[in-house]
Amino acid sequence: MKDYKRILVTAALPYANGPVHIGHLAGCYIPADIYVRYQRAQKQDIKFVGGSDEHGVPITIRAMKEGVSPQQIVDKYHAIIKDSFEKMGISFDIYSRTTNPVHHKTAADFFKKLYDDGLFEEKETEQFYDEKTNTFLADRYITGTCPVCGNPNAYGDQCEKCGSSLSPEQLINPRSTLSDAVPVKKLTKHWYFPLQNYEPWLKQWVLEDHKEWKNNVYGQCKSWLDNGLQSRAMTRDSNWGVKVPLPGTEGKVLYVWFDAPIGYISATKELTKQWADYWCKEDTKLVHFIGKDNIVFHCIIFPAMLKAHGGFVLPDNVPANEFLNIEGEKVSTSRNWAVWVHEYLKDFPGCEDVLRYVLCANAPETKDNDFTWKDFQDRNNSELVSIFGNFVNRSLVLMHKLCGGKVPPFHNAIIDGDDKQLMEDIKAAKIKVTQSIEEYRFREALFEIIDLSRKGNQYLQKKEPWKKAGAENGQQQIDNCIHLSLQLTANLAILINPFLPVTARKILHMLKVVEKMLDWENAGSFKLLSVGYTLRAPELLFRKIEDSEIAAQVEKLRANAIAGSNTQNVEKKSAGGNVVQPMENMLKQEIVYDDFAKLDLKTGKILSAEKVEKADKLLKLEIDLGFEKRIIVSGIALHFKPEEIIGKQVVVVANLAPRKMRGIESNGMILMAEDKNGKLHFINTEEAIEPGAGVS
Ligand code: B3M
Ligand code: ZN
Repeated sequence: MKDYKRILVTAALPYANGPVHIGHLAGCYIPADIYVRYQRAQKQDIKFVGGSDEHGVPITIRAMKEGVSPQQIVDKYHAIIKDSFEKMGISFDIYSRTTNPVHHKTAADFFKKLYDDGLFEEKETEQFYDEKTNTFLADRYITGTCPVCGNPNAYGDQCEKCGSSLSPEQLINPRSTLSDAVPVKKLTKHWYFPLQNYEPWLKQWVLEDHKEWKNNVYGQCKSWLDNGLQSRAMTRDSNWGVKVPLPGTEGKVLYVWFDAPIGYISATKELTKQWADYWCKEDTKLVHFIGKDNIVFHCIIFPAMLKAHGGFVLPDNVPANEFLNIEGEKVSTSRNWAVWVHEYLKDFPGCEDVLRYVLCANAPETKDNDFTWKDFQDRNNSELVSIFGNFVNRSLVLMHKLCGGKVPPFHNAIIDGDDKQLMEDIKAAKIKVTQSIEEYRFREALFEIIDLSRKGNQYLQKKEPWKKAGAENGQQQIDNCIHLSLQLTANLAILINPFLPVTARKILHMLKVVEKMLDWENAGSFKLLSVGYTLRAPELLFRKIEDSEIAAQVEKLRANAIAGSNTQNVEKKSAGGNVVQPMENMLKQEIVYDDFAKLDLKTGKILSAEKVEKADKLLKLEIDLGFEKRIIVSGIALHFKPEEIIGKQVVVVANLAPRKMRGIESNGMILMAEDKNGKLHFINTEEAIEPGAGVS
């Protein structure tokens, strides 16, 4: 391991197009904050920078939906996000924003340097253009029918219904969301960053020099690098963003993923005059905390940009987390299937640490994980209240009862095996917690601390100081037990501090000690509280969470999800006058019998199935329709293995116009049922029906 003199921690810049939800917290802000608070306790020279990502299509789309300017959008959400972070104790040294002038200058200068060094390729390509509004259309601004599932409101980059990633060319009946016009192609010039030139270097730097990166991160990088890198446009046609710093480029801005990571540099500049120490000196340890969808940008594209520019340090680690699902379903901001942090703060005042605890205990560190309100309640009631809180409370209550409210002396002459074991356990816990945090395994560290408090409870239970009053050496035995329990309490405050800062400070208050005690070097000591010192009366660290509170949250989640669907429809309609997209729990628009009669539905049997190359979601099926056999390409590959569906009976839309997908002509569509979790099922009938039977 290298020797570092200073650490710079960044946490992904959330788009200021909506509030933050608990998935954001679990994905990167809580882990980053734990790491930073721990390093501060280790007295490292460390800076923690963050800010709002205020450019790009996510912002302009939101502005369009809300019918206000992009500036109004970012002003509104930046304030909400910043406030949520502050209240959750995410202790940024600076929380900036990419609309700040320092950032515009920093990003433009960065671009200019690469341009002057001749590192961009200039290319003219055809892009979709809306002739009614005279604007080039980003993929997200084009909607049309999904070629995979038939969703009439798929976006030019993705269908949110079936999850397929798309390009605008693949959409059937593409329309501009700005005016409903049919987009046309028009030539436009952009600057491309030839990532392939950095491929050999990246392969060495990531795949050889950073084998210690987390498996999920390393794996994603490897697959990108194995597939080969390509030039990427680093500019866009838009009026919202950092202007391209070249003459004659009116209406062009930097690509948001070019400017956003430079936001880390700009924020550091705003924070300190010594910013260059953190960015340019080799003995800096740079760590990016992010969610998994940002891995390629932080591990491949941004490092290549930094390398091309020269003079900057590269990340030492990028400990990205996977996703947190809610009650078994993927978070969806458009469906409003999310637990919003600003709402949690209102609903559970004073329970910030509880959320930090649950999100760390359940963090999606190695795979996607699930947040459920029931688990939230269980972890609070049976871990924080019954184990950790209970131990601290008992120690203080017993001290007031049995030792006159003062820290009792420790009598070395009667030290026994249990005392020694507890002292060993404390020291061992410190070592394990330290190592786990250093290696970004925060759940493991947290469990170790809870386990230590569990051992404290067992120790008290075994020693039963409340029964010792009349016994031989009774008071001495009581003294030793309470003395050690109080020292353990102080140790727990130090260890838990990075995770639950409010709780640590509540303990400090009861113990009447100063913040300085929380320095990490003090963990493992048994001299944290002096003999004879009077302590305050105990207060409960955590309260029980009632069933009714949990039921209310589950109800709210479901009710809001439905409301969210409705508003989404309204928004879409008012923004572009588009067809309203029906949501899961509503019926589609009424049709007349003739509409239905146009469909030719037939029974069919799957004769063979195989994966379509380079398309995760598609299966190529051969279907027997009785009167003929035909090929249908279907977006069901994520749900079924080819071999498990052979021989299945399906209903086929037999008169659907043929359509090419990945170069294969698909002749029709098979019908499946989709449950509320998005899982597909065959619609089975009891009896086998001959292929080719009409369905009506
Ligand atoms: N705003 C994407 C996101 O919020 C993007 C991160 C930028 S980090 C430099 O997930
Ligand atoms: Zn689709």
